[in-house]
Amino acid sequence: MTAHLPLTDFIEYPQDEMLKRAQDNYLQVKRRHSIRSFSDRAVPQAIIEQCILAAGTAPNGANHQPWHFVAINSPEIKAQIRQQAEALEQAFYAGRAGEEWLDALKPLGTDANKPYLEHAPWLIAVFSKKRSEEEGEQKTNYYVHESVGIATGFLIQALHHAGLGTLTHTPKPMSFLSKVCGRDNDNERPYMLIIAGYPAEDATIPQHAVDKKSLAEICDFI
Ligand code: IYR
Repeated sequence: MTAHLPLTDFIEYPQDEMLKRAQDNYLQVKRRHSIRSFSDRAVPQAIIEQCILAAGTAPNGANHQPWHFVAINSPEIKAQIRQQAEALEQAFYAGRAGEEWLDALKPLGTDANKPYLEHAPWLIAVFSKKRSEEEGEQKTNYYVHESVGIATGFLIQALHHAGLGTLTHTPKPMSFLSKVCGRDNDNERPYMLIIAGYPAEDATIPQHAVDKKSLAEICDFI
């Protein structure tokens, strides 16, 4: 067992303050919406770095931290990603998705064109890792999907909290990202692509995006 440290950074709040904090947090996360129209205004790398550090604090299996992030600002690499993602999306929207899925996407108004992959200042490719290396030794990672999912959630929340617009993008198959990002190996798989930047002035969100299920619909207290 490694040494255990006292929990010195836990902060206890009075319960009325806890409630206020919980409400404030709900109001703040409720203002996060996926956007598909980004401005090309630059965003300093230092902001993205802090958000990725936040993602790296996510709870995960045996603290193996089974993730790797590639933050892409290079116009050439963004253009390659756009070109390859759009080719895949064309096949998806031309029928590979199937009728039911395409019907479900109608309210979003999405199509195969993904200009934001070039316009947004940052694309963050999230990779999951089957194994980690520590002191030259290969260790199996556990709960990889769950861990990387939580870290991606932390990342999205950190970007939103910093004041950036975001979009999750999962072109299928995503294997092209491995090559473009220089992570083409047997250990890592692309998990998700997060787009981050300022919303374009004319950015919109679909009407249904604000229709969230009620507490009674999503939770039982027993
Ligand atoms: N990846 C495609 C399709 C898509 C799928 C779902 I589920 C969405 O919630 C949104 C889009 C695209 O990006 O257009």
